Amino acid sequence: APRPAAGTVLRFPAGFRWGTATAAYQIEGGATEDGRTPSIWDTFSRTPGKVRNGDTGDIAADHLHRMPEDVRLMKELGVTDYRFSVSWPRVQPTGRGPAVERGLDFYRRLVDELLGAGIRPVATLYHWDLPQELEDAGGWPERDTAHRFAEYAGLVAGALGDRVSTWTTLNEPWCGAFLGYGNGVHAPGRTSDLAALRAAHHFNLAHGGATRVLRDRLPSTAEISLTLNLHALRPLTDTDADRDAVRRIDAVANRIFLDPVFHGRLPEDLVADTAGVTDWSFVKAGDLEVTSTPIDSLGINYYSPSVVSAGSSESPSPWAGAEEHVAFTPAEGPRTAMDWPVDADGLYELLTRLRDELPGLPLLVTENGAAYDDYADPEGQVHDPERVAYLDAHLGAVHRAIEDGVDVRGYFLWSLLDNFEWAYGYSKRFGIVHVDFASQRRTPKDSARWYAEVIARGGVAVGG
Ligand code: GBH
Repeated sequence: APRPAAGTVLRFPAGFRWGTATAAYQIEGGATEDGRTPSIWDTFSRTPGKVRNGDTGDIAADHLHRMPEDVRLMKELGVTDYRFSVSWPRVQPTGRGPAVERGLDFYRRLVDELLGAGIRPVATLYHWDLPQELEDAGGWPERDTAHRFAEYAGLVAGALGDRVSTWTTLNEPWCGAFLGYGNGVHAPGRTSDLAALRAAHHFNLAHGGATRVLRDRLPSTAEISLTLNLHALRPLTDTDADRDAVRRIDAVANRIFLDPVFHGRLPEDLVADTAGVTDWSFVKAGDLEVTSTPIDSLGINYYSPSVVSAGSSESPSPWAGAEEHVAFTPAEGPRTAMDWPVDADGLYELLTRLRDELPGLPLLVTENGAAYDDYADPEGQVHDPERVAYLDAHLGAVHRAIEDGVDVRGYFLWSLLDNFEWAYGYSKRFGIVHVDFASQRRTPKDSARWYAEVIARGGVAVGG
């Protein structure tokens, strides 16, 4: 199709949800307050050599104490929705037993503040901060952790269920399983293909079990969702060998979650590919009925695509053995400060794939954004033109997908604030609001003003 003329507004459907997203460990701080005990990320970040510069989330963006100010910032942006996560060890320190009311109170106040500002809360129950005690008992490779999660979901639903209408069980179980237990780049830092595959299954089981509990405890109008970081994959060349490399990674990164959750089955090719690692006997009778408990929408987090070919790559890897058969080619073109390629077509490709494979399922882009080194001018204004260009291109891709019949209901920009970027600590900034981590001063960047304009006009303007 010809590109619309400059000035044309690519308008999004009425009721489109314009949001920002954060995660508890990345912004809250207050690591030992109100009875909160360590999560695997506290342990991992305090282990020398695991996180850049030895950074931890002990204070982070101090959101625990500055929450009203952060909600005010969002109100000024005009967002309709805010996606946050609940810290499991703040609510249920050992991962077992009753909830700590003081921990839940923070989220009660957050939800009140949001509703008062006219912003819809979207609660994620797990964004990687497993109570350390549950890891000590074996963590996600153990089945019991899935049961513990479903119980914890019930505690949070009991406290917030009357006022939070959209719920996400897990954020990116792929990262939790394969970066946490496969290549060890994330907490808890274990390196075992078997542990990673077991963790992936138990994440699916946790998701399904929690969905059943939520369905039971929440009003019938509640929306229950799951967020996946689906990998947009392209073969390096249009050959059978490279297409087979795509198939292998698609199985261990995408279909390992999509098939159990939406089709109640394991991918057959994955079971065959991983025969040297496991016979999958940790999948018990009835599990796939639990994992496929119906949900109302799917959240997609997208940053960049991957180009794969027949070959081999480094180990330990997050690919459960597939790295023996697959090479990754760095894409050409511009990169973000994470060194991730800027490629909005990958988002369009993912969204249209889901339209075709899961017809009728509403989708949310629950994360999209970019890290760049922004700079302040003498007046203290923070300029981030590359981030604006990145966001503009990706919203364009979402718009194109909607025009092509994909049911995308909302877009959550990652992230509201500069924050603790996991293994990169504070060295990478994803916020549209700059945070000075010494003074905790917030300064909206140019991208924040740009996003406010997009929301106000209900779309992106071609050519600026
Ligand atoms: C998200 O994860 C997180 O949900 C969020 O907390 C985080 O701050 C944000 O993105 C920015 O990082 O491993 O070869 O597939 C991002 C998931 C996984 C995307 C690793 C990039 C690298 C390529 N990321 N992936 S590969």
